[in-house]
Amino acid sequence: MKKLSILIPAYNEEKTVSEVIRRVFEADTLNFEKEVIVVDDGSTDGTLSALKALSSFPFVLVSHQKNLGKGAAVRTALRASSGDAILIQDADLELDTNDYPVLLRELTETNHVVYGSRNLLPQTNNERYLMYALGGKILTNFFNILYGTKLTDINTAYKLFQKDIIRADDLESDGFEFCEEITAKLTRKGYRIQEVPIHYTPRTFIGGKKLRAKDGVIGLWTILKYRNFR
Ligand SMILES: Nc1nc2c(ncn2[C@@H]2O[C@H](COP(=O)(O)OP(=O)(O)O)[C@@H](O)[C@H]2O)c(=O)[nH]1
Ligand SMILES: [Mg+2]
Repeated sequence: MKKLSILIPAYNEEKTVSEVIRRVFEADTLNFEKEVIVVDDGSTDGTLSALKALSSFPFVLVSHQKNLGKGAAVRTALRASSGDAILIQDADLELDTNDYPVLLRELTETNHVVYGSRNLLPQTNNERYLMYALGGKILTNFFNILYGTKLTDINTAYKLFQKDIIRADDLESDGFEFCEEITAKLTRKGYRIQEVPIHYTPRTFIGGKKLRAKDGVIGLWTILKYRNFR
């Protein structure tokens, strides 16, 4: 049986992290055995105590002493993982673990990388901020122009890939620009990223959303930075 490592970076997610973990353990991962790794990224709210209270679930918990960013948290989780396939799962409830089978089915000998795209389904419950939708489109289109791809959502959290195609030491971004970096490097290494439609229920800033305009600018710079990566 193959193993799927589900990596959960969590920063100040006391409201949602327990429910996310419950759903992750309930989720259908087809014929994959689950390994769940949660990284508390130096949270200052009750995230760590919420995680410690979840002892009935067999996940691995790694803690950063201070907040380092999503990219750094994913790298830490990657180092602790041993699965044949890797899936990133945010610690909020914006994406739907019911989409795991669709993602996993697409991961085959020929598809080494699968992204869940938030832009391929007519999304209901769309109080999605216009600026986000626009920002995401700009980043993805800019990426497509420079890398010759036809992607629709490079900033999605649901990134699924075979273990050996990229390692923690191959990555250096600490923040949200992790998305642009990994997409750029995988593309430059010659992997074609296969997208599948996923469901998306965006949260608001009050609901805990942390991404800001500055992250968009860093994203653009990151796309430029790796365009000649070999
Ligand atoms: N914002 C932020 N998120 C982090 C950090 N470290 C880990 N994360 C996690 O990365 C994921 C993405 O963050 P989120 O605010 O949902 O981003 P957004 O939904 O794209 O606006 C969540 O699971 C966060 O808990 C960090 O330093 N800052
Ligand atoms: Mg999110």
